[in-house]
Amino acid sequence: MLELYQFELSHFCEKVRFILDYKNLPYRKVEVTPGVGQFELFRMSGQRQVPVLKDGDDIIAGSTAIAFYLDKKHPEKPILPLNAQQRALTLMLEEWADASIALNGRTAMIGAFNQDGDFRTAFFPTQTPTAITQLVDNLPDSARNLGNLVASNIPNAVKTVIGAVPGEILNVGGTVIGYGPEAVKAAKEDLAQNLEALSIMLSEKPYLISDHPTLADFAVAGLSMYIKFPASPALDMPMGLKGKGVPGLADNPAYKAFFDWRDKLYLDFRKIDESRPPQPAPEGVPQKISID
Ligand SMILES: N[C@@H](CCC(=O)N[C@@H](CS)C(=O)NCC(=O)O)C(=O)O
Repeated sequence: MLELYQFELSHFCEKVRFILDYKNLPYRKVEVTPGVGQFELFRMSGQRQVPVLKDGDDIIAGSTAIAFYLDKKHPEKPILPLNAQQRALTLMLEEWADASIALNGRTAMIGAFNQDGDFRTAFFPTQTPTAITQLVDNLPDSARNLGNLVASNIPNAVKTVIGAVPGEILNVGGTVIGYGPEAVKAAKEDLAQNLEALSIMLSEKPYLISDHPTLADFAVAGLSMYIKFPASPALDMPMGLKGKGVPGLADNPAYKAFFDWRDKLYLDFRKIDESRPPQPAPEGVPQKISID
């Protein structure tokens, strides 16, 4: 069976999970432990980032390489159009999502984590005692940032997100570099422009390029994960985080067409891992979060 070495809360892994599910390819998830687990990944694939796909003796690293590999090996339900113009646009949009949406989404999400108490609390599993969430909330900024929290044994979801952040942006003290207010503001402005463009495109058609989903759709849907965490049960994350995201973007009605489109993509194509026990709903939080 295919094996996906992944972080559950990695947006690049989500892009690959979308493609595997769309093509109806069964796979086993191997959750990599940020840090130590990446040594093993390096030994296996020659680099330390997820996603990595293991298909028998074939080891494929990187979401784009995995997408091309899967489309070649399993050409039914193609994600790269044969039409030259559509193919060119697909490749262009995929690269734009991998670069612009992924980077700005991560910056804006980390900014929201550092600056927004409600968003920060949402990272905790539902069973986390209030005393612990309050403790983290009351820490000074310097101690509360993602880099420092990873050293603690508190929120698992924070650790997975830290795992999704490249090691080199954490300095020796564990401070997250490049996520100051100016960088966060610029990232949010770029994302607002991206979301406006996507909302316009998707208000008139079901998919970005053609009348079938392509790699561009799955890249944009997966890599926009940190702007607003999907409410879908396909993702294993704290209930409180589902449907939450960067204030001003995730809750902005101007981008409703985009988030509605992404919800439908989840509903139509992402599969729910039946082997996982469902998480209990936290008190006061509805099981299903309405996007409206
Ligand atoms: N270009 C790569 C990017 C992969 C990437 O950035 N992976 C992140 C998780 S989202 C990672 O492994 N971060 C940990 C690290 O860099 O140490 C792809 O398309 O897969």
